[in-house]
Amino acid sequence: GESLVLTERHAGYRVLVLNRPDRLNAFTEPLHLALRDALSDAAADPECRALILTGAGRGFCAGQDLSARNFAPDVEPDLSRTLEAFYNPLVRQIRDLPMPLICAVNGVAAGAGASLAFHGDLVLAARSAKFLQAFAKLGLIPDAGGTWLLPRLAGRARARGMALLAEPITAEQAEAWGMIWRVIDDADLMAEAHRLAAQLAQAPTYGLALIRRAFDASETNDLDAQLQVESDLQGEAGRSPDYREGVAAFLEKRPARFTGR
Ligand code: T3D
Repeated sequence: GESLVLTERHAGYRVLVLNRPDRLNAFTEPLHLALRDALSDAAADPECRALILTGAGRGFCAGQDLSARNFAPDVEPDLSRTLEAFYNPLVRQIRDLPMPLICAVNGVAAGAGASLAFHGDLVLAARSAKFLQAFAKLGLIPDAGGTWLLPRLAGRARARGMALLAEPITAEQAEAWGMIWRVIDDADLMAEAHRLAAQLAQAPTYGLALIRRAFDASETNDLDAQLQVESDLQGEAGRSPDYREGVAAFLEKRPARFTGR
């Protein structure tokens, strides 16, 4: 059948499309494996300097496919296994990407699909999109990093409200709460995602990867530890060809031509 994750190659970036539209792109194991491959393929391509992740059809991602969760009475579900085998590696793979990830949330993002969306470096949401912490409707907890992301994105009170009540929040609410980069009119969503990806594809990609690493480290560091991280990573940044190019371009009053290294 057709691929569960479509990859579109553009100059300097790729678009990955979750492609189970009749199930709002809910995760099955084959979808996990297809996304894993698409991400590692993109990460290994030095020409790929930004990624867009979006969903086919009217949804972004409805989280775990629940039709695969209709367990027989004599079966004891082992959800730890799914997290350890699929969702946790996916989150770590996104964290370790050597380029920025733009999530273009074209429609509903529910459960682990909402967590996935919020892992983007830049999250754009169509005005009609919604974010739903569906887990509590099932007796589950936010996963795929949800319990880590939500308090950081929205603060304690709103994180608990969203997770415990499991009511959808609109794209505009998510923007007002600072959880996403921007709400975009539905018709303009992909054009804006492409505009940003094309811009990022001209950027000093290695430096951007170091920025991502520094911010990730800051989540658990105190100021002294983070100052050390900055000293280490800035040392690496300063040895990059793009740093020299950035300074040269500034001094020569011309646009920089970054190679991403
Ligand atoms: O290992 C583990 O299981 C642990 C991991 C857990 C991670 C999780 O993500 S748990 C959370 C799982 N997700 C959900 O609970 C969300 C379930 N879906 C919904 O609540 C609704 O579909 C939405 C609010 C997302 C969208 O509602 P709506 O009215 O716009 O669409 P719909 O009609 O409900 O969905 C369209 C179709 O997609 C429908 O099928 P049908 O009736 O046309 O044959 C629906 O059943 C299907 N679908 C939507 N989400 C899922 C799904 N099928 C399977 N699994 C889904 N998650």
